[in-house]
Amino acid sequence: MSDSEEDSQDKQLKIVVIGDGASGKTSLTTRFAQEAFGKQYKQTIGLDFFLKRISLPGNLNVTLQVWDIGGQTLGGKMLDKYIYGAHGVLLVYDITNYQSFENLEDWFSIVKAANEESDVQPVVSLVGNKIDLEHMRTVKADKHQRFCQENGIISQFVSAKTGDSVYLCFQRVAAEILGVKLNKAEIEQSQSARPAALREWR
Ligand code: G3D
Ligand code: MG
Repeated sequence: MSDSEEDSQDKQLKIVVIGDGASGKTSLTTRFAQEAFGKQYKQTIGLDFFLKRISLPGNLNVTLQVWDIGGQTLGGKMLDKYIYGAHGVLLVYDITNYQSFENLEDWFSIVKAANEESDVQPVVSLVGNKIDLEHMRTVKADKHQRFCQENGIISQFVSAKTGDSVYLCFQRVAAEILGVKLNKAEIEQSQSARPAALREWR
């Protein structure tokens, strides 16, 4: 059986990565795509998403369709088309850039509006990126937590640069969408399952 035949038997989840320019969306999706467990990763040429198969507890495999919105900005015309029908949304900001955090209110509004007519209400996660730059942080962690609590969304911190918590970030969103619980051991495993070579960036 070819890879694509296997993939097509999996449930596919559409995950959209949005947020201000330079917050690290492309770095995050590229990092995730290149993780060692991503043997099934295939670049989908000519389209704006790639497919990657991940594993969840209970031998459950799921294929994520990851959309990086690229150069789309707030107010971009195609934005609601990208977001429509998403099962999961990563709201990415840069913890060293306060404006990127403030603008998430607007990004989040677009998500809610884009899916108003849809049956699917996406699982949303706030993703504070660049935690390798903790010493330059301008968005306090309690602000981040409050945003999550007020909006009932998942809280995550990652570094696309070091790879820290990147796989886990996507895995947690997929698990939430499918109603699968990740236990502590699994969370720790996916945090450390990255080969040393991949910890070096570029
Ligand atoms: P975007 O796709 O949201 O526009 P990019 O963002 O992925 O293009 O990243 C914007 C800049 O932030 C890039 O720097 C990239 O290297 C950097 N970056 C992304 N993620 C991280 C991270 O986790 N830590 C650090 N320290 N930098 C990160 P350049 O200089 O290439 O423009
Ligand atoms: Mg980009």
